[in-house]
Order: sequence, then structure tokens, then C-alpha cells
Amino acid sequence: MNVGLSLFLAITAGTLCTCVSQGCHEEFTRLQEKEKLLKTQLQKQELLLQKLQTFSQPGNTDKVNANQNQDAKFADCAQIFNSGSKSSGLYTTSPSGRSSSLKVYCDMSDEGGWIVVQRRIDGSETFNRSWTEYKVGFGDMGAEFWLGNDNLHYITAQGNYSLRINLEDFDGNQRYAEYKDFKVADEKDQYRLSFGAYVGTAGDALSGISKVGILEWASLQGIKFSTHDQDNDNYRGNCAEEDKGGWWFNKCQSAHLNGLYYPSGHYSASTDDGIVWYPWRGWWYSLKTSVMKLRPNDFKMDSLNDPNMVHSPPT
Ligand SMILES: [Ca+2]
Repeated sequence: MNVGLSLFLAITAGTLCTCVSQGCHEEFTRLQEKEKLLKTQLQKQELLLQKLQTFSQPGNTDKVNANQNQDAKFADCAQIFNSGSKSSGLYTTSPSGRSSSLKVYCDMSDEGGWIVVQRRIDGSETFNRSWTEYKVGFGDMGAEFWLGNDNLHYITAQGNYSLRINLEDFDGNQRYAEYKDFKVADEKDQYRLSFGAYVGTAGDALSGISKVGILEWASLQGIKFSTHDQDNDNYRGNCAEEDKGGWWFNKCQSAHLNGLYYPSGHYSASTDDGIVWYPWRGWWYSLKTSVMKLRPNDFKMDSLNDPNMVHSPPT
């Protein structure tokens, strides 16, 4: 039992001892109802805590959400969300063009329906990986991972998707950047990147327009993916090798979310090889958290499934 509930029961008992008037019975009934409500809320919280603890245990992150309808085929997390599954976790999707199903982490926050494609939270995974590793994906979907460039292509080829990037620094400040029409080409085209209009609070780093003079070498529009073992950038050297992670590099970047993880933000190095989002914290600050996720441009929460939607009674 938690402290709040114990205190409430003690107050209830105290009220009963001093209650002698006609209103005593009504007050007692009211407090009984409130106690019942608090117990129900406590049970729900304990259940949620158990679920979170189960999910955070090593070995359990491969467990696909048991509530998912296993017979239905879902193209993405938006369809899963609107089918009634509102909890963040692992689900099975079937993106068109992919020969087999794809296990993904669905993030049901930020109005829900997001496929998480990248997560950095603590530096537990190395992101300085080969072309082949970036192609198929790596890491632990319960912690840090890259979903894989082939999968990014399959998902974004089946419609118009928005990319949302959530960032956090080591002072707890949070910013986001969102791009419409985010697309990744196939491997034959070196996973070439294209994206549409930006909205957000972190600054438009992908376009490289945050500072006069850097557009021509920092814009990632139409840029191919590079890794240390496959240099497709526009720089005479090898950006992926210098900046220590696979990414879309021009000459080289004002955004690199697959860089080295520095545990305290500010860093110094021979190149800007941290987790960089230049318009927010500059090249010499490596962010604490980065999450990249995809959802259809035209995602609409099914109002029948929206717990925040107030339904008017029929007139
Ligand atoms: Ca080069």
C-alpha cells in the first residue's frame, strides 16, 4: 500500500470517530466510494509498473505485444494504433515490398502511431558500423538501435511519411524537428534521402539553412547514405570515417544523430563526431537522447479510440 492511501484511510478512520451528526452516514458513504476509487487507481498503477518492469528485464525485449491481433496485417504503427493497441512496445508489421514481416517498436506517445527507427539514450550501442550493418539494422529495440536502411526504404516507399525527431540535452531540455514526406531510396541508389517541409523547435538541421553559408555543404536533401566502408559523400575525405557513424553526409553535416555518444554533452575532438544537431546546441555539444520515428503524413487518430475525445450525447 502506498503512503497516500494509508494517509487517506487514517483520515477516514479519524473522521468516523468524531462524526456524530446526521450527515455522518452520507460522509461515510462518500469516503467509502473515494477509498474504492483510490484502490482501483492503485491497482492500475501497480499493473502498469509490473508491465514496465517486465519489459525492462533483459531478454524480454524480443517479446511482441500480446494484445496485437496476430491475424491482421498492418503496414505500420499508425494502423496498429487505430486497431485499438495503445501501448508502446514491440509489434509485428508487414510493410509492402518486404518479403517477410518486420518487428518494430511502436511509440504511442506524441498522439501515437509512430514506428521508431533510431534511438540513442545511454551510449550502450556502438553506431560506428559497416554498410551491411546499417542495411539490415542493429541494436536492441528496448534500448539503442537502428532499424535498418532497407526497412527505412520499405516503410517510406509505401506512402507519404513524416519523420519526427525528439532530442534532449543533458540539462533536461527537449526539442523536436518534424519533416513531411521523408523518403529513403533503395540500396541501388545508396539509400538517398529526400524530405519536405519542416516544423519544430530544434531548428531545420537537415536542410542546413540555419546559418548563412553552410547550405551548400550541409544540406542533406538528395544526399546518399555513407558508412566508414562506403563513402558516398561530397567531401574529398570520408565523412563517416571522420565523424564515426553511418549517416547521410554532404560535406559533411549540420546534423548527425548516429555520431559517438559523449556522456556529458560538451566535448572536444578533431572533428564534430558527437550526436550533433547544429541549430540547437552547435557542433561541439553531443546530445543525451535522440529518437527518430515515422508516421503517415495523413495520420488521424480514430476519434472512437481517442481517450481524450469528448463525445457529445445524442440530441
Ligand atoms: Ca568522400
